[in-house]
Amino acid sequence: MNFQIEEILLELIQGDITDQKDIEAVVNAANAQLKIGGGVAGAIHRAAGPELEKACRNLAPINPGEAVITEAFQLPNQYVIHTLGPVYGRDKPEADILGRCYKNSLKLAAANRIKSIAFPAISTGAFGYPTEEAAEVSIRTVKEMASELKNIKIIRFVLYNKDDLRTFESQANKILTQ
Ligand code: AR6
Repeated sequence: MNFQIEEILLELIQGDITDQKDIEAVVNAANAQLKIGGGVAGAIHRAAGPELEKACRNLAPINPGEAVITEAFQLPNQYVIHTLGPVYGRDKPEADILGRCYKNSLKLAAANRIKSIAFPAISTGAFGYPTEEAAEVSIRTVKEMASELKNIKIIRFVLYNKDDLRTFESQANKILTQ
């Protein structure tokens, strides 16, 4: 499902974040040490190869809400933007921190003249953030940021399963069309 927010095309799809060949920057739901880990971080590091972890060494650790950028090595993209989401129930206020993950990733993309960026549903896996709440924060933040993002033409949310896609679609419908 697609939505237009000012000059930006927002796409919601079901898929794998490591398989976004037409996208310049993919976002990693990272851990503080920017190491391999599980979920998205594991998939991104495996697909990018060991050079990615080397490139991350000098940038770690990062705090919840922060974002850093590296090359993408063997991934079919130019850049990886690594952000650390909040652990639900521990890092508070959660919505504020999750919002900053998206804000800082988008700012970093804009500063690097990136035209297309793909996000996974940050914090909704190992970090336990309920998908519906996370979808609301994610879509609202993109909407709020849209006017500041001069170069970005495509923002894509890549949801791993059908239920998560439906949840993001229903939040986007509420927030962007009403
Ligand atoms: N492509 C797209 N989405 C995916 C993929 C994939 N290949 N794999 C999982 N997801 P998570 P977090 C979904 O756990 O909650 C790691 O171990 C998944 O279904 O990757 O921010 C790190 O090392 C879920 O909806 O990220 C950190 O320690 C969403 O992506 C910690 O987990 C995020 O799940 C970060 O936890």
